[in-house]
Amino acid sequence: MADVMRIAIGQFSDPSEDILRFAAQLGVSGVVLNTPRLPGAVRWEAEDLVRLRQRVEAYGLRIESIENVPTHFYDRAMLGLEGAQEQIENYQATLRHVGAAGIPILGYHWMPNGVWRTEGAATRGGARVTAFDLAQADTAVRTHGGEFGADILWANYERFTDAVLPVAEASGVRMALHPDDPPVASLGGVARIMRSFEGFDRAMRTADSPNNGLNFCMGCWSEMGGGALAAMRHFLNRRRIFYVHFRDVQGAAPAFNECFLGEGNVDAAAAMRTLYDGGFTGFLIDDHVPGMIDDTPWGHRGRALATGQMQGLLMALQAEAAGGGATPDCGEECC
Ligand SMILES: [Mn+2]
Repeated sequence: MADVMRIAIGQFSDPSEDILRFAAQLGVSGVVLNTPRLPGAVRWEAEDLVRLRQRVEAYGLRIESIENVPTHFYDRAMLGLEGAQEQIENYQATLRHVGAAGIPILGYHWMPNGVWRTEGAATRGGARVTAFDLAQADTAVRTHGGEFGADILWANYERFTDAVLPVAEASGVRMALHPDDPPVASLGGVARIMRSFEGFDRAMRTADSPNNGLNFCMGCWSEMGGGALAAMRHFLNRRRIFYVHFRDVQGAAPAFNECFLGEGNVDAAAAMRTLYDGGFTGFLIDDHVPGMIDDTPWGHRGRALATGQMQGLLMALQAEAAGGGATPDCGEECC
C-alpha cells in the first residue's frame, strides 16, 4: 500500500470522528495531520504519537505524514538565535519519537514567520479563496525584531539539516520540505530562501540525504510563475518528491489568488500524468481549497471536490494503463 501512487486527505490538526469518517467515506488511503495539538512545549513524545496513529488506524486509514511541528519548536534554529542548539536537540528527539511511533514522514518548512496572505478574494461562482498582493502587505513590520538575510537562513539550514538528517535516517523518518508561501524575497525582515527552483536545488544538494525531500506544494510552485511541471519532473526523477499538495493559483508572486483545480496556472491533468508516468510512489493531498456554498470552516465540500478530481484523474490513468487505452467494443460496425 505504501508504494503505489495514491490520494490522501489533509490539512487538519484535530483528528475528530467527523473528519476521519469523512476521509473513510471518500476512500482515501490516509491522512496528513497539520501540526496536531499534542502535549509537549518543546518536543513530541512517542506515546502521544502512537496514540494518534492508533486513532487514525481505527478508521481504516493511515497517517501518511505529520506536517510541521509547531514553529516555536525550531524558530530559533532557523534564525540562529540563542537556544538554537537546544531546539535542534529537541527536534532530534521528536524525530526519534516519530520514527518509533511508526509515522513515516515529518513535513517541515523554513519560514520562521509563516504563510502570509492579504485580503481574501472570490473565484468561480463567488467561492471564497485566499490571496496575496505584496502591494497590500505590511512590509515595514519586523516579525523578529531585525533583519535576517538569505545568508543567515542558508547557514542555519545547513547547520540544522547536518544535525537532524542523520537522526531521520536512523529513525526511518523522511523529512519533506514545503516551499515558502508566498515565494517572495523577504517578508517581515526575514529572507525567504525556499522560493524557487534554484533554492530547492541548492537545499537538496546541501542537505543530500535520501531522507530529505520535497513536499511538492503545486500551489506554491504555481505562485512562483512558470516551471511548476518542469520542477516536478526534475525532483521526481531524483526520487525527491515525497508527497504533493495538489492545488493551484491564478496569477503569480507578487500577486495571486488561490482557485479551484482546473482554473489556475497549472494543467492539473498534465501534472497528474507527469507524476504517474514518472513512477511516483507517494501520495497527493488537497491543500487549501476554495470555500463553497454552505461549507464548513475546514471545507468539507471544497475538499470533496478537490479529492474527487484527484481520484478521477488518477483512475483514468490507471484504467488507461490497464486497458492499453483501447475503446471498449460495443459490437457495432460504426466504431
Ligand atoms: Mn502547500
